[in-house]
Amino acid sequence: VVDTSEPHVPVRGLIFDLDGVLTDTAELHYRAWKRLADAQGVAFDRSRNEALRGVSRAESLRRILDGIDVDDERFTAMLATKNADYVRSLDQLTPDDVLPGAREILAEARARGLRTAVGSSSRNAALVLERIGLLDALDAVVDGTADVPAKPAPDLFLLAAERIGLAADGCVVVEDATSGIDAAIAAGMRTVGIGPAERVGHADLVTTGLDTLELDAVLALPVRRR
Ligand code: B16
Ligand code: MG
Repeated sequence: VVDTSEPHVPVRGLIFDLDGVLTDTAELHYRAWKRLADAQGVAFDRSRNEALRGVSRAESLRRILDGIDVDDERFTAMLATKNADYVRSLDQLTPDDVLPGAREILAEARARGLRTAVGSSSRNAALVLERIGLLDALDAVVDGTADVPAKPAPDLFLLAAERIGLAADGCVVVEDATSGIDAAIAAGMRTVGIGPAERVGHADLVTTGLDTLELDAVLALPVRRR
C-alpha cells in the first residue's frame, strides 16, 4: 500500500489577533468613532461598525466618510481626535476584559512548548495588552506600528512568525476578521476563525470563541496545500 498522505508538519506557534480574539476593544473603537461621526454630522451606527473589524485606523475613517471629501489636514486631525478619545477610554480596561478562554489557551500553549505571539492591526496593541495583563503571556507582539502593508497582506503575520523564530508553516493564526484570515492564508499559515461562517468560514477551523477551542484540534490541523 502506498501512503499518499502528506507528512504532518507540527504546529510550533500560535499567532493571535487582538481585538475580537483576546479582548473586545471593538466596543471602545465604536464609541470613539461614533463620537467623531456625530461631531462631524456623518451617519454611523453599529452595523456600519461591523465593516471596520480588523481594518486599520485610516482605512476605517475612509469607510466611515464613505466618499465625503475632506482635505488631508482635516483627515489627519480626525484620526488624531478619534485615537486620543480611544486611548483615553483604554483606562477602563482591566484584566477582567480578557475574553473567556484566552488566558487559559495561552498558558496551555506555553506549557506544551508552543510559542505565542500577537499580530494585530492596532497601533495601540502593546498598551491594550498591558492594560489587560497579557504581555507576559506572549513571546512577541507585532502590531500596526510595524512598517508593513496592512492585512489582508501577509506581512504582519510573517513578521510575527519571524519574531518567534518559526517558519510560516509551523504557525496557526487565530483571527476574527475576514481580512485577517485572508492575510494568514496568504502567509501560508493554518487558520482558526472566531465568529460566524459569513465572516470566517474560509478558516481551517471555525469556532465561537477561545473558550470553545480545543488546543488538540488546533495541533491536529493539516498544513495548508498552496
Ligand atoms: P488602532 P485587530 C484592529 O485590531 C481593530 O479591529 C480595528 O477596529 C481598528 O481600527 C484597528 O485595529 C486599528 O486600531 O486605531 O488602535 O491603531 O483586530 O487587528 O487586533
Ligand atoms: Mg480582530
